[in-house]
Amino acid sequence: MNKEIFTFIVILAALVTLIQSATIVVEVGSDNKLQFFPNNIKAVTGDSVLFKFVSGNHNVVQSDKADSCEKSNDPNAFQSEVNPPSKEFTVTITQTSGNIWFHCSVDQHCASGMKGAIKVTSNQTSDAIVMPRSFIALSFGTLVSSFISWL
Ligand SMILES: [Cu+2]
Repeated sequence: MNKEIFTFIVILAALVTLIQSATIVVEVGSDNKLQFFPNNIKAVTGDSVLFKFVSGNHNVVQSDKADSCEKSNDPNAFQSEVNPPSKEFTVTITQTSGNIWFHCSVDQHCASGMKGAIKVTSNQTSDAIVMPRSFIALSFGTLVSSFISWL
């Protein structure tokens, strides 16, 4: 096995791991309560926030401020269906900093506290990641090892 090829593959693996984005899961209506869980999350550009509808009739609507129960004025603001058939709604983080706020606009849920925030940073991720980067690195590492033994 050529040493240069090996080095190249290792560097490639590191780069792919670095740019791999994460999926952060937020449960909508967790524990049968009027809540998002977790409701305070961190994400980086390129991450996806996956809202999973686990109980009740709820939706996810983007707001402009932390305590707002009104839909954002941004024409591109997101808004899910109420209890979508797929039970899932994904928001992809495109901004590089700042906060994204969201709430449930069904009945008085928001006023009862059903709201949350996504803090967007450039180098940190949430604790609630479905597929952590280390797992992706491991999978890719296994793939590379198989490739090397095949050579
Ligand atoms: Cu709700």
